[in-house]
Amino acid sequence: MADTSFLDWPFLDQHHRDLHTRLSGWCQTHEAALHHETGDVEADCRTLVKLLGRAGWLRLAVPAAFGGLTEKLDVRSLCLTRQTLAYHSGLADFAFAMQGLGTGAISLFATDVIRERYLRRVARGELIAGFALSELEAGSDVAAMATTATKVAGGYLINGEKTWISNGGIADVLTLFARTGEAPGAKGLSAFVLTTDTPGFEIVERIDVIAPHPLATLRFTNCFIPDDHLLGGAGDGFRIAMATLDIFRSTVGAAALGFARRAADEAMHRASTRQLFGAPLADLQMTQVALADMALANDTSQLLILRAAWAKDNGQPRITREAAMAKLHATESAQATIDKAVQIFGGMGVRSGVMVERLYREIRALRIYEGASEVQKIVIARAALQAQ
Ligand code: COS
Repeated sequence: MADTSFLDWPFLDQHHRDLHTRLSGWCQTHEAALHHETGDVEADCRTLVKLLGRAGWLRLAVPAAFGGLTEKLDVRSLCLTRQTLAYHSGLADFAFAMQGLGTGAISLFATDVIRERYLRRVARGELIAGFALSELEAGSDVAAMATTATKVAGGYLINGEKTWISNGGIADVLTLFARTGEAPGAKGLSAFVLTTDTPGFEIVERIDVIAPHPLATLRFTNCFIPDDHLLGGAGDGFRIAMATLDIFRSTVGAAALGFARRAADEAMHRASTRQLFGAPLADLQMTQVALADMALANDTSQLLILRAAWAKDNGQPRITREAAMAKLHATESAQATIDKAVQIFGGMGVRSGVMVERLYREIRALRIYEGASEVQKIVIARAALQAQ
């Protein structure tokens, strides 16, 4: 029986509890659809976006004025949604998360005209979104970005390559970051909205990874973006990227926790039913140590995630450090929890397709994307030094 006692914690309001109950029920009813795999991960992801859109869950990824369910992006709702979807399906979580991350900067910084043009259709699952920040030589070091945006009459011309772009091969609309050169480094970047039907846009490569998700390398050759598709002002790109990540990093932690809670539940069931040396595996104190470690790790992650999300939703002054702690702890401890679950399953734990084997592959990338664990430590350490 899944532990949902965190729903009574004071970080949450009644509408969050209701969301969790409704979404959990929906996931159970749609278990077969959530796990339907055709071998074509891009097609599967498109199908999941449509399914989530039709059911109304993608409305949590945009603000109410543009088809959403909450007045502004509600980080606790985003976290609970990702945690619940991840518990059932890594790809469904990914499909949901990318609609939010891919349009987060539009929700936060675009004009109403641009919001109106894209957000409603993203919330209905009619448009697929992506977040084009990373480059081969600019992953953790965002300020090293080389893709350029050159000012021309009426807009900008984009030239360069982005890689590791989630939904890269299927996105209709991208939040794209490029160097406009107002100043060196972080101060010379800008954020744009680019539609992938723009001439000069090219999918260079589909990237296969250990847990299949649609990732791609993209090339931009003289792609024209009109002036009204610049987000914020020229030179605001780094700040916009960080503000978007301040929201979505906690949700990565929540997805990791969804995987970890599923692993703990699977391990609990296995330990209670598997007979070893004439008794259930759970009778062995070594097993109990692992189960205790999992329960402790999951609750500490849950606390850090809800604290970070609550802080952001309630306009607390310090949120970046909180989001970094939530992502760092939840992803690192989820990896350890899932590894323990695999161990409890023994040989069955590494058999292809078994839930804990899938989770073992799913979790690894979360310690890397949207700021690797080492980046989160830099963020936390800088906040500690500043507070002196
Ligand atoms: N919100 C608003 N502004 C922020 C900010 C935030 N969360 N974080 C930093 N800034 C501002 C800083 O205040 C600074 O402005 P001032 O010079 O006016 O003070 C400016 O942005 C540059 O910040 P900083 O000097 O910290 O930049 P660094 O180049 O040292 O980079 C890290 C800092 C490493 C934290 C950043 O590059 C990062 O988060 N990297 C990981 C990126 C990532 O997540 N990649 C994955 C992409 S999505 S899969």
